[in-house]
Amino acid sequence: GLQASPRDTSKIWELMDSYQGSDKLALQQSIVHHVEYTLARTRFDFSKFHSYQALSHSVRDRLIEAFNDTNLHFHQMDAKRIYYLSLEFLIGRCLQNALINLDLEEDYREALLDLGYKLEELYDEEVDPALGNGGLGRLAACFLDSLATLNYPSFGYGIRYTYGIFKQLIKDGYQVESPDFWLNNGNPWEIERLDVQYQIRFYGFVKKVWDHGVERSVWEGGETIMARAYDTPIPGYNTQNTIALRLWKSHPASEFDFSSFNTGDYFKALEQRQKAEYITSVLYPNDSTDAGKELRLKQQYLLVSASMQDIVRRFKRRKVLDWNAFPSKVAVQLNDTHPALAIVELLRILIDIEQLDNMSAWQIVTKSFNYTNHTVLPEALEKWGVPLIEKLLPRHLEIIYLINFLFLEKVQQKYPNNWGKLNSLSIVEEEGTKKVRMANLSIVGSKFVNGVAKIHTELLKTTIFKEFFEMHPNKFQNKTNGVTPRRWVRCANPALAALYDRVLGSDKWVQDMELLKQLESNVSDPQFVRDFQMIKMENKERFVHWIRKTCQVDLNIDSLFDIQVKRIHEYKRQLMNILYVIYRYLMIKESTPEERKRIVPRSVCFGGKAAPGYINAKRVIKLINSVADVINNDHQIGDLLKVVFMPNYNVSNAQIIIPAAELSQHISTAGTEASGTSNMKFIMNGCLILGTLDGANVEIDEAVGRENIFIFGTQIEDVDNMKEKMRNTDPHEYFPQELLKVFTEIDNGRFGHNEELKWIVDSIRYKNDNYLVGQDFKDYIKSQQQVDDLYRQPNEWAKKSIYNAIRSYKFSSDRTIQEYADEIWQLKPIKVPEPAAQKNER
Ligand code: 73E
Repeated sequence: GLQASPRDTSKIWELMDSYQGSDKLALQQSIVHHVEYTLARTRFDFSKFHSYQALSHSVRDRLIEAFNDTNLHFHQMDAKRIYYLSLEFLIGRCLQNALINLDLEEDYREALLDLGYKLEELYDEEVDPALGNGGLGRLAACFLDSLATLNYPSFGYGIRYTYGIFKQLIKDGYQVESPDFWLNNGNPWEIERLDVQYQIRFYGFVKKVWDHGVERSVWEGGETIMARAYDTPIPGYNTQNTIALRLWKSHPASEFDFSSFNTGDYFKALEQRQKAEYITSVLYPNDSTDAGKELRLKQQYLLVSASMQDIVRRFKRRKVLDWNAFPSKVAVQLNDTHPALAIVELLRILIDIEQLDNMSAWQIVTKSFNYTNHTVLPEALEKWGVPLIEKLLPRHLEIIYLINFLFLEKVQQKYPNNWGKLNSLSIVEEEGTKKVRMANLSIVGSKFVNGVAKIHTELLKTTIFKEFFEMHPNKFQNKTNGVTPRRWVRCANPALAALYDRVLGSDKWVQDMELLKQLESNVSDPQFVRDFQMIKMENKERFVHWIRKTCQVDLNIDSLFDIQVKRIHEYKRQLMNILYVIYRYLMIKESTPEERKRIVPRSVCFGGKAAPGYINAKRVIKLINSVADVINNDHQIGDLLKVVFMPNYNVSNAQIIIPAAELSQHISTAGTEASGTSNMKFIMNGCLILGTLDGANVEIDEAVGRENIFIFGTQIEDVDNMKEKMRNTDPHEYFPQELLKVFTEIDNGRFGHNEELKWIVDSIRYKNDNYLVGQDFKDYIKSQQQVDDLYRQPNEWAKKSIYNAIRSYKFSSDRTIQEYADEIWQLKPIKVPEPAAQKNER
């Protein structure tokens, strides 16, 4: 028979060394290749969706080349890597982003036109991977884009939920949730790693054994399942560097549980195995609230355990095993406390499996972890009951007590017999059922802790983490959030990007947003201003078209496009916005013909999901839709006012909505929104903000100048006094006349005789107006008038919008990631050689 020659690796490498071509014919051949071989379609049988699939596979091949080069190079360089652990990654569609970052959009567009396809139409065939709720998950996605673009060796670790955030439908004005089975038609952007799987244990017991005179803990029994890796390559812009987003999916363990098979209950045994798959099946749809469910804790532990095993395995592949070198090779960033058990899991691996002593292990851990806090809202601060942790993760509970013991000893040294301090700093809350405070665990286990905007970090230091800050002032840092200009300008607003390219003479600004500073002088060039206005008009047209298709509402293109898109939450005050819309409606109704001529036409657009169990948030959606129904069908109003609720706000809609906005609202009660990130996307697209001095608005105000932003409302230092005043004042005196009038109209059934509309108003009127809608309403009206006044001067409006765009550079996530790398991770970029230079290295 035939005999194989001795394995010739150099021959294999030589064959692998060639790259896919990017000339027109090569691209066309690769698309057609995938139609035939990957999709197994015949020439008579392929739709637009199939073309999208073939195109994606063609792009995927090119991504994988860069991805493999990157992984090999980082390994050869023995690079320090940063690992971003997050329960959410809201990456959005991949195709256009990949084409832009690989600089292949134009080439593919031409290749496709020749075949009779429009690239933009194929973009719309892609489902939106929506593995996140809102800002926290989208931030993680922006960070990955910047990490790749800035050539930082890094990984994102998360969960591959079978169902992402629910799809929001509006039926009869109410939110209805429908499951998002995003994998229905496959996912060309992921690489299933059958060889990367880790065992994850739940429940069981801890056995103590003596080993050469030391007591060791062995966690045994319970249930084990497997976590399997799926990698999504994340390409950097204008670089070969392509990093991994590694998502874990739960599977049954490969061994059969013979004991249950032996009992003869075959179906019972299979059922047990199916339960394993359930763990990663659904994303919890709560934003800024802690669900506190056992399944959620299982998800958190699965992510943490698989990721830490993977990180330790990669570390152990180095030539010599020196555990003290761990912090110089590994930095872990915790995206809020959701993955905080990683601290405990690494300790468990180091102590129980690698057999390090407790103190050495603790030193290593506390030099490797960092924690980002995203909220001060008490309902979002995670606490897990001790009995639950004891049942699910018995060894972890022991380790948490060990950490707490070591930490409280330090507290006792610094503040002898100060029970108040011990109480508030302790990782374990003793009142009632004992609970583990995940924020305290995260702070104690981390080298650095950061907030996500200046005002938020100050609030952390003076309120919820005050005691920690006093004990370890140098642990606390601020890292103001940012967003990626690749997706939010280059992809979402190609016309604005083209204007920048032309005026600046290159596309370098996409990687270096500070270059936009050079455009300051162009604001006095009337042609530049007209170009900007034209682009805004084009984006408004695209939006009008989309609204007509999705909401069956015709917007007046000349009206002021006023947009509030974000999760629905009382603290974000969508209620105040819609109450003002009612006020405005009443004003229009009462106006004389003379006055009507001066009214600025507005289109007020809302978008955002409510957590399925959040009744007040859902009622706000119903109120918005009820008001929209009345106003949009009132012939007296015509084009002067339109209200739309855009269903299912998500990343791909945002890419249409944001570039079309002229005014966007970020109106949370001061001290409640940690940062906000859509505010940054809006200004980057040349939009004015109507907002409070909260979160990143404070820094946006500084960056664009007070003359280019509408600021109103109670400031943070007055919030407590105003709440006190609210509680001590009779509702009829507390609420301004303008608002009482609106309440009356709702009471009278002007927007439908629906009890729920009354209840939502009652929630502030007769309960507590905790978010100060009544207090801020008058000032809000005043700012709205300033908005109208400015909109009557289109040129002034345009100039101020341009200032917002070109002064937004601070809010690029590249700046944010640069700061994390320099001040938290001590991480140096490593640029992967470009293809031509690569060949000899292997
Ligand atoms: O202000 C935003 C911030 O811009 C904040 O509310 C959000 O994080 C954004 C990014 O920093 C946030 N999400 C959550 N907490 N803060 C959260 C909490 C629990 C579950 C899911 C998300």
